[in-house]
Amino acid sequence: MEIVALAGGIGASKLLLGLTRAMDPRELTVIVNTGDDIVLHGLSISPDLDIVTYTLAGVVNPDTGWGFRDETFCTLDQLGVYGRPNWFHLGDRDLATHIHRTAMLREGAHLSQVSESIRQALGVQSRILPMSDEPVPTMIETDQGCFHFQEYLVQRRAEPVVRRISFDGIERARAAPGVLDMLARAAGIIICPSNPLISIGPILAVPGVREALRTRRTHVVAVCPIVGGKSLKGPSDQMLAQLGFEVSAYGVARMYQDFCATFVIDPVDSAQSSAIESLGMEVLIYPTVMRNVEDKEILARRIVEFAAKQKAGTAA
Ligand code: FO1
Repeated sequence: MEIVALAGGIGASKLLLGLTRAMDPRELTVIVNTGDDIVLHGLSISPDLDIVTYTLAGVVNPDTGWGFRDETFCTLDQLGVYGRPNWFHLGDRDLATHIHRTAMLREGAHLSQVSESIRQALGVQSRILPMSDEPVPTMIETDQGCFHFQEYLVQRRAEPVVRRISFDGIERARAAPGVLDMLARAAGIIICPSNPLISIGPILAVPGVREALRTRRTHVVAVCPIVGGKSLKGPSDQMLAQLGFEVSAYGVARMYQDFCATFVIDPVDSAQSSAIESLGMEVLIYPTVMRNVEDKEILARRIVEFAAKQKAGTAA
């Protein structure tokens, strides 16, 4: 049974790891946000693609959720000596990934080919697709100016107040090879518990993606990234509030209601289930805070079982 998951970085990777244990990992395709991608020191860096790949390869740093485990930072330290910006912590092994990516792109490869090369080299069995082969940087307009997403998140620690989010060049971007095909054909489509504005938002904004999801609405299951009014990971809650969205499971459900028929919320938010159902969505109440690998696998297994039931229901 083929499953597609739409994913950002760290929050999504927890569920993705669970999915690779709950199903045949070769039947999982992950469509990853590339709005976070940035060029630094002349190198093309794709943080969410790398976070997903390193997590599924079992080599991610478990303390941060990004970069390699047992990483060293000698190159970055030396770049600092030369006065180069070193606010974005690129480890020595991680730099090899960025050098490889940059070299392949310069040689004429597409980002999707680069991602395929990295996942094969690291032994990941699931397919990992960038949302688009074209760069579509997420720009954050704030009270202190307009910044690339990484400058806002990492360099400025998400302190500026967000006024507007845009994805540069999104109108001209095309979905990467395989993205629309997989959305049309997968038995189940999972929206991972990622930031709806800057992780899932860019994927939905790629021309054709939201429309493709709408036509498969009954097969789309989203896991809510807001639990008890707070983000599971990162600054989603504060960004939603600053942009005038309701910071709740119901608030996220409203953002997804046109393309998603099933919404997974944590038991702490169960009081919101009838409001979410009134949006025309089925609500599943499962623990969504994944503290260890067992939590990840249990949640993933429940979602896969639900998708299998939906598939059987459609076939009947
Ligand atoms: N996040 C940080 O908070 N600080 C960093 O210095 C940092 C470096 C970094 C390097 C490579 C990489 O793949 C990811 C990195 N991240 C870092 C994570 C990243 O900024 C974000 O978490 C994602 O873009 C959002 O999913």
